[in-house]
Amino acid sequence: MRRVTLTQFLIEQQRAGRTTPELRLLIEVVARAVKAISVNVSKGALAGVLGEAGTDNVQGEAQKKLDVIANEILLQANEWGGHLAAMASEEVEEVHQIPFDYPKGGYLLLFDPLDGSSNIDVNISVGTIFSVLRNPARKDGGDPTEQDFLQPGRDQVAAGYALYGPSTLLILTVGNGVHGFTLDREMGSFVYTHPFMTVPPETQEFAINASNARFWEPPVQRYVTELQAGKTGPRGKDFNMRWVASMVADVHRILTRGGIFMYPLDEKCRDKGGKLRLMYEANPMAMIVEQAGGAATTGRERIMDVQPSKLHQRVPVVLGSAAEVERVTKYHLEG
Ligand code: P6P
Repeated sequence: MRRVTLTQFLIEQQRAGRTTPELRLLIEVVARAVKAISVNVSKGALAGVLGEAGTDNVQGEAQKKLDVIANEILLQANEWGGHLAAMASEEVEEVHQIPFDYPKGGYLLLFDPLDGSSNIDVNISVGTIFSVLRNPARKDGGDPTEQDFLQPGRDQVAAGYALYGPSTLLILTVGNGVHGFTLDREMGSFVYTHPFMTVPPETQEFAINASNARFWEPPVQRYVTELQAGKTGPRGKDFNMRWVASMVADVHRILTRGGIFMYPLDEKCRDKGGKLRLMYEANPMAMIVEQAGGAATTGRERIMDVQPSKLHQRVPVVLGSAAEVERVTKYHLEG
């Protein structure tokens, strides 16, 4: 079978009018950065990249060395490309402006450079999540501000993630379905291996951190208790549970064989608005899951309709097989 690379795929999308040349080149730069992150992640202890960096990120969380490395790789790779007006990263408080001596473009790039990094030191899959927005045409032509990033997820022009697992995958949507690419380390290029990924509407698998059960709201308690009751309960079938604690790994499993992923509002994270970040975790994953025929809500509203108020704001997340997400959302709306 003819091997199609990411470059060829993107050129074909451009010829079909689904991406602009600038967006195509932006995605190519992100893919190159992801390859460099993959090299660092796979070296592990051999490169002295495990363990804590000794610094905290904007969320007040201790950074792993690889968090910092991945963030630097993405910032440096994308600064000079000429496709971006600015960037935002989970690891950086402020909007990252493009250095004055580099050309600017019409897009905003947001990313979580290394999601699930607490798994790095135990050699469990981690990932990179990214989202692309258009830069609002500013009358004063000035540098983009935080306000320019605060667009609802439905305005994303592209979203994707890299999964650093047994193989390194790049999963991407530009609004025409979800497509997966596997890194061929010998060629150094991403090969098109997963065309039009879709989330099965039904499932037997759910993903939630069950240690938080006593903090959940009643609708989540009701939903999970019904799943745990299996054949003997109202669902009439048994369910399985998985929790990798790497959103990218859990979402990829759901894209591959169905399931529902929940990080709902609970008493522990209520005052922060949730655990996961809207702009560079929930929104890109919501675009991917919806493009694959699934659904993504906060439990009460579609994630991609949430009007952001802060760059690093958090939201509750319920996403995956449409029938299950609709059930959980219905339970929330029933109160
Ligand atoms: P917990 C990783 O830190 C992350 O942001 C997601 O990737 C993951 O789904 C979640 O947090 C894990 O949270 O509370 O189970 O450690």
